[in-house]
Amino acid sequence: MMIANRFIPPATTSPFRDDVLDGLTRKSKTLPSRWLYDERGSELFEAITSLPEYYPTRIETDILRDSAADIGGLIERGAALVEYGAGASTKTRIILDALKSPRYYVPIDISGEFLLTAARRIEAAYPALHVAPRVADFLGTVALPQSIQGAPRLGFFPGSTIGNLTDLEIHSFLARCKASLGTGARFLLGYDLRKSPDILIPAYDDAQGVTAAFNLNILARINRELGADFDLSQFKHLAVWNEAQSRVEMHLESLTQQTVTLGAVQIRFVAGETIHTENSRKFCQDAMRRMCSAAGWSTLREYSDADNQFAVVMLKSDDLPS
Ligand code: AVI
Repeated sequence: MMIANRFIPPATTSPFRDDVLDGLTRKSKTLPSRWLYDERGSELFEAITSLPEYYPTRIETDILRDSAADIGGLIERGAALVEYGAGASTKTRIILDALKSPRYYVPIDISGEFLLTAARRIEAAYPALHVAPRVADFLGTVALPQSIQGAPRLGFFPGSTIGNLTDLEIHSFLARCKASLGTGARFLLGYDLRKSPDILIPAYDDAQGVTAAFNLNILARINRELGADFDLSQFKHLAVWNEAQSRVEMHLESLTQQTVTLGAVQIRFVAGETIHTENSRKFCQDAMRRMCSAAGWSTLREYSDADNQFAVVMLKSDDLPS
């Protein structure tokens, strides 16, 4: 017997497709920045981190090196390091080397292949360490291995990725980390500080055009994965400093009036219209302290470079008295 009005989802539905259609049919067009990171996007981002203009990676790495002894002194022996996002392992190694006989390393990343390669490298370099990668979106709920609850726990979120999140996302991420890391946990967080647009704009619009390629790659991904017909030569990468929101915005500007087809949907652009693809927020230390505190973390230490370009904070979970 046929069941009338039964809902049959279209075969082509996917979170990527849903986000793209939602973002590109709005009055102000947007695309969520997480979709910038397909394989090519991740390679391009890796290349960005060693550009002369892109200061955050270099400065944060220096801060971690300079503060390693102090960081190590704040964490008890036999700790579990839980890293949110598995990046290039340089910063991870600085922290593992600073800790006294670390026992566990739990890297969490949405990209399984990337995560497992990074995890294997760490495993080979630290034979005494139990490496337990978790393939997951760290903005969602992540089940940590039960075994680490018996060890001192240190969350690690470097790279100023926190600056790509909204206030609400930051709050729920930090609150969730506190709940899952548990009583007595510590958390090491790297974030970018406010500074002159003369430094910020070149960092997000470099002379070699790597950031432009990174931004435009999202259109190539939409073409490849969703069968759209974006002409990449008709869009231009823009990096804009938004003073009121204290953020660098990445946009893709349509160079002409044009229509792009995505399946049955036609997306119209007027010349000069943009697709907003990423926010990279720059914080002042007071504001970050308040956000962390609102999510149940108090600030134990603040580390920075001599020019106050970037900050790393060591947080302590505010545990309720039992
Ligand atoms: C991943 N994230 C912290 C980078 C940033 O600086 O916001 C992404 C990026 N976008 C352009 N350049 C780098």
